[in-house]
Amino acid sequence: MSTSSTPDTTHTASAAFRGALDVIGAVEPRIAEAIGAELRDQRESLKLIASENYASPATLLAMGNWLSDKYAEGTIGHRFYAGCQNVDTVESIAAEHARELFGARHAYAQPHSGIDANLVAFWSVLAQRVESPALERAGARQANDLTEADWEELRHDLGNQRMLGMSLDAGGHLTHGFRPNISGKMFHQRSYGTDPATGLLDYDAVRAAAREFRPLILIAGYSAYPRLINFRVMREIADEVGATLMVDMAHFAGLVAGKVLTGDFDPVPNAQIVTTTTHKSLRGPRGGMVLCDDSLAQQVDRGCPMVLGGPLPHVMAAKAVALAEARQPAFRDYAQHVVDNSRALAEGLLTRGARLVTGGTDNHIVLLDVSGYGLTGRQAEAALLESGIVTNRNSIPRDPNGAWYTSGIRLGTPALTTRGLGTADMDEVAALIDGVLSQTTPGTTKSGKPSKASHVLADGVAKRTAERAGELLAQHPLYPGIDLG
Ligand code: DSN
Repeated sequence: MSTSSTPDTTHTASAAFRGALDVIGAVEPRIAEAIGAELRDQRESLKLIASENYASPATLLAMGNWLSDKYAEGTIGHRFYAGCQNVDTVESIAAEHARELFGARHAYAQPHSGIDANLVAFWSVLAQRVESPALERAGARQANDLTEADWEELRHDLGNQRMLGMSLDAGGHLTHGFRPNISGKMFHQRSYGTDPATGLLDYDAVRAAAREFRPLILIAGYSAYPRLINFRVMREIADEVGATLMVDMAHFAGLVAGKVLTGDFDPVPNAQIVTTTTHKSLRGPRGGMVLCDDSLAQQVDRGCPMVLGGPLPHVMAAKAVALAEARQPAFRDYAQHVVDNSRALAEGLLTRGARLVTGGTDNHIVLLDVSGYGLTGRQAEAALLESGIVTNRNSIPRDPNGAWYTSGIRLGTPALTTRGLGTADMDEVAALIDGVLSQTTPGTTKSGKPSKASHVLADGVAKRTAERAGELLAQHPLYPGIDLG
């Protein structure tokens, strides 16, 4: 696992983790045991969950310390608590790395997750486009200064804005206006999908929907779309209808950081506001971040306490470490290998007759339509898990099996690439997946009908596959040199 060109500190990291577990175990041994078990499980599983990765020891260690003890609501240099000088340092360094890495005018490192980052972005756009003009009209500095009548009008206006985002079954995220999610309740929402014939984003259809719906926010970004998005075109559409373009790059932030996605495919120069998580392809700690242009910086910096609870300074420290790693030249190689591996995985599946949504991939995601194997996503996920391969079931466009059973399996290569697996290994991974799914059949319900949930795996397949997966993983050890004793 190569994360940077910094000096090798593996031996020291190993001692640090061992020491930490000794200290934790002296208080609550079951927690120390669970932490150790998680490392064992991660080492032993072939992880293809597209949103997961392995953070470096430096990133992990940055989180376990006394920075966690500090309250720091507010923003850098403007806190609601005294004594935040070290948190200011940490947050400034995280923001500086983010700005430099992504070429962003402004970066906000506080969000605790991707959903939090999106909420900050929604609120920032509402504050800029709806609240600020209302305050100005009323001659007020803040909402507290408004008369009751003006306040009622503002609340009405804030609650009646429109958002247009990619539908969940086309690969969009829950927070892009899915009705059961808060985003679908905060905004009048409409979704755009993908072309039924190709599975690809249809920019003309997005433009037509935007012209008709006239959203305040146009969201681009996905968690299960295996192709690229042209953000320049999305910005043109947003500008034409007076919308703010927001890009949620949570999934592909690592590909942006690693300069695999550039020009029209880089969201940062094209969108007014960009949100991300830091733990997926970016390979940092679990958390979120917002990048924006100057026009939204002030609103974004009010994220805490307007939208977020107190920042997590220890996690911001880990974000700073991971972002510093992502600025190393080795990260560009990593990002390119993630996509090379994804293409090799797709190719390996296609040559074995599998059906892929859009027929392939341009990013880190491969969306496998398992109906070709006569299975639901849930059955495929379970059969693969039994065989030592960790994936997640996922809807495919116009999925007949809904969001619970689904007809797809989402595969992603960021984690295995961090472990060092290459394109030849991906062909073997494809063979293992195809082998398991070809030898799995649906189970039956109590009434004798075909089940959407249970599956039957031919004798010996799970054991043989898990053994072969284990051999493959043994060639690419996870956290080599980290020995918990
Ligand atoms: N849970 C993330 C994913 O798996 O894509 C999105 O929130």
